[in-house]
Amino acid sequence: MHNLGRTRSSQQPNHLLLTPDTFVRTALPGMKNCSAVVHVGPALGAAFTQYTAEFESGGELGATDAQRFLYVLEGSVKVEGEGKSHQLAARGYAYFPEGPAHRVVAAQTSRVAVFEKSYQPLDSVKRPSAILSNEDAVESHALGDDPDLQVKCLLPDTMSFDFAVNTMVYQPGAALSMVEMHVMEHGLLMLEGGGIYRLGDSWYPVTAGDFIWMGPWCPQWFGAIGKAPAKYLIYKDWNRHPLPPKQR
Ligand code: UGY
Ligand code: MN
Repeated sequence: MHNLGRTRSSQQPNHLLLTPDTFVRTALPGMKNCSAVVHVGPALGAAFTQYTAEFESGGELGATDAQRFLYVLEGSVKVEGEGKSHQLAARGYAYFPEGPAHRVVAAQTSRVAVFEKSYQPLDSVKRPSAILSNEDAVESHALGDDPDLQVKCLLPDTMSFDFAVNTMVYQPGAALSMVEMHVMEHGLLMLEGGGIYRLGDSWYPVTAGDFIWMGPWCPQWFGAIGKAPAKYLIYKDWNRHPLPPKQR
């Protein structure tokens, strides 16, 4: 049935909800047999870019000048960089620092969440090196004192990294214990389950496949609804002073 122009997607000054019915595919420079659903980027005021890369078998990402983080949603990709080569299956992830070239080639039809951000170096702090891993190898911890809300930090907790990518799993009925309002922005992909996301002064039903961007200080709260856990992948800028280096 025709949806007569209705969608759950919504663009607001400090947040964006994109549901799969509104995704538009595009090619980014250097991509081969691969297309991108660009979810957010500097055009909207974000300091990073997030997209979902959809690969045909043998498809490849283009190069980037920025740091890049990949999380495999479906299928498997071969990643090569800094002398390492590795096959990443679902829940596998990779971090590539700015500088050294790397390649990402799909071993089969695959979907990968991609984050790219220009690196903000810190004096006397070592720049990060490449990481290849799998979410299954990462220990989770409870957020606050709620065992029903488990977080996995996919990148090491050191000042070298200027962003974080985490997964968060909510048991049915679990919720953030507070409405968060913070300087960091978020890029979020719902991976499993669903619930209600408060963004600004609106409450949205959300489900697996949806993307959310939250700008700095966007009021945010989530409660999981349904009989299965809700899980999302979430980016945030991290470990840096709010003033950009030249203004300090
Ligand atoms: O890390 C976070 O700020 C996270 N708790 N935010 C969120 O889930 N919206
Ligand atoms: Mn938050």
